[in-house]
Amino acid sequence: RQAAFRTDISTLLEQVGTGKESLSFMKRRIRRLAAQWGTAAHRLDGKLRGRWRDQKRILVHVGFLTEESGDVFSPKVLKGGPLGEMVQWADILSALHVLGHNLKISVSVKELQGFLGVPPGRGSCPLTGPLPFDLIYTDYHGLQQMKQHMGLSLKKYKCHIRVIDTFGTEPAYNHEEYATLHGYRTNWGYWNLNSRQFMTMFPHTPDNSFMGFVSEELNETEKLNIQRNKVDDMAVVYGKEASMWKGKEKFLQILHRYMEIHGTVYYETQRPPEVPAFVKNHGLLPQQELQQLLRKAKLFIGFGFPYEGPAPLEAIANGCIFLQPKFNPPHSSLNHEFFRGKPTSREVSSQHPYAEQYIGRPHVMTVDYNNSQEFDSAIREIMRTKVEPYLPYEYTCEGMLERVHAYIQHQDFCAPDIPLPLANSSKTRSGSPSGPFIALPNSTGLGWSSSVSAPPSWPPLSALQLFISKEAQSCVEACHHEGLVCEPTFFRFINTKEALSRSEVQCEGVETEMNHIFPAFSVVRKECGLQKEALLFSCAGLSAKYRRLCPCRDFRKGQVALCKDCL
Ligand code: U2F
Repeated sequence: RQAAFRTDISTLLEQVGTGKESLSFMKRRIRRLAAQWGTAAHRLDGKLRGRWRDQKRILVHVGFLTEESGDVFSPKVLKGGPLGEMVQWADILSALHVLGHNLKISVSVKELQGFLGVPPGRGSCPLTGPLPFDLIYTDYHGLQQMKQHMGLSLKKYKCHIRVIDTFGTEPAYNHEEYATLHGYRTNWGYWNLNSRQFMTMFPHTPDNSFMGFVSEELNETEKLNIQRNKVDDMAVVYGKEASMWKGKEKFLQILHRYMEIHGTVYYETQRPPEVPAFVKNHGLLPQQELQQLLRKAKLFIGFGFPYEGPAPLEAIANGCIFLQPKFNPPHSSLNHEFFRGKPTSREVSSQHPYAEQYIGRPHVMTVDYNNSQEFDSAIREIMRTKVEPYLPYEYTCEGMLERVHAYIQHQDFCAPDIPLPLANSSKTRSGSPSGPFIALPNSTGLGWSSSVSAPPSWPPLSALQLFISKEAQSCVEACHHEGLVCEPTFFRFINTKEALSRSEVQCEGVETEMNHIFPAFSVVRKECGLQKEALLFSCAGLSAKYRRLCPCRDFRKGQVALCKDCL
């Protein structure tokens, strides 16, 4: 069936259910943004010009909100606990509904069993009939629950699953055998999914798909009004929980020399001791009231935690400048408690790397807070800088709809993969090819050679551009350096001896093995390596010994998830 855009959200609201603060928060958000989603739907509809869109049967199972997972989030919704995840789930539900798909929503194992057609309470039990869904959106908790209750069928149907995963999962951590052998095991498990089945909150590594969320949008009149009514000496501190303010007196003192400081810190009866008396604390505000506060404020200031939340985007969208600390050395799973055990090696260079790298000045200032002078002059600069409210396209409703639409229509992890060029483990000398070859699009023109026709691919193969990384450089960085992004889908097309032969190194030997750095070569040892396991193709991987072959592609302005020909 053809999916038709929906602008009425009443059926969605009914489906979300009641009885938890988290669900009420999500419903308020869905309601508040309904008009904005509606407008976006009209625009995307116009842009796609009636193109056929399959209506999918979709199950959304929000694992972290189930009682069975302990649901630690719901009781904290009104107490300063994390809301980022709920913001994102509310927006995912809105997007799927507005795109016109056939949705079922579950927030308990019982509902999950009901929708899947698994008899309740019988432990692990394979599905009796076929999977009644084309797609299942869930999270790590939900994945675990499905494993418990679907048993073997999970393996059979896992290509239909999408895992909403805030901070991302890199290929080396996702592959069971490899993670176990090479020290990439974490408590989150290793599910042997295609890494693009993990969908993140920000575009962290292109190994995962970027799902995102939305922020409030303003029309031109609202933008002008906001700019007119900005209070140049008004700051709002990022951090709704008192602990986020701990040890920050020094900065608050400096800031207080220049500005009136506002906070939205949750408290029960008394002002939390972490929040100095000169701060005007509003207590935790409903989202809408926070927006109003941000419209007046000139500065939104972060003190290092929470990492990578939605609030800075909301602040920037409401015309604030976001000031945040640079992390030097960067925070990562190797050196910081919060990231320890997360299935990623990503180095977090500031409180909000997306704001730093994708938005930047004048909207975002990332400075060394240990240097009081730098901190001081940043504040003064902010007070005299005029900025317009700004929201990257990918965080608008239209941007999110466009992206989710493209994923739903084009990403297919169930289709049989074309075989890798060298399927079996072999140590071969260069010049003695083994296994089928796929011609490499030549690295400049990138047309396919006339003898081999391009296999179907999304993103389309025409977007592929091959680059070689430096030693100790990942493909994320190598592509970024060229103004492009790494596209993991294309690894299999450059995992060939032919591609290696285009690099300046003369391979003395070519090994085919499981190695998340491969395809790559060592200049010193004149050794080349091809990848044996498709699940290990990784944009994020890097090694001091190797230069990597990197499949890069272009991207749409403001929509890094999609290449120019991807729609
Ligand atoms: C992030 O979680 P947080 O919930 O702490 O992220 P924030 O950026 O603080 O904001 C989430 C939402 O809270 C709202 C605000 C944001 O949309 O509008 N809010 C509010 O309603 N009232 C207020 O007074 C203040 C804010 C991240 F999203 C999670 O994934 C991480 O787990 C967490 C830890 O790094 O940080």
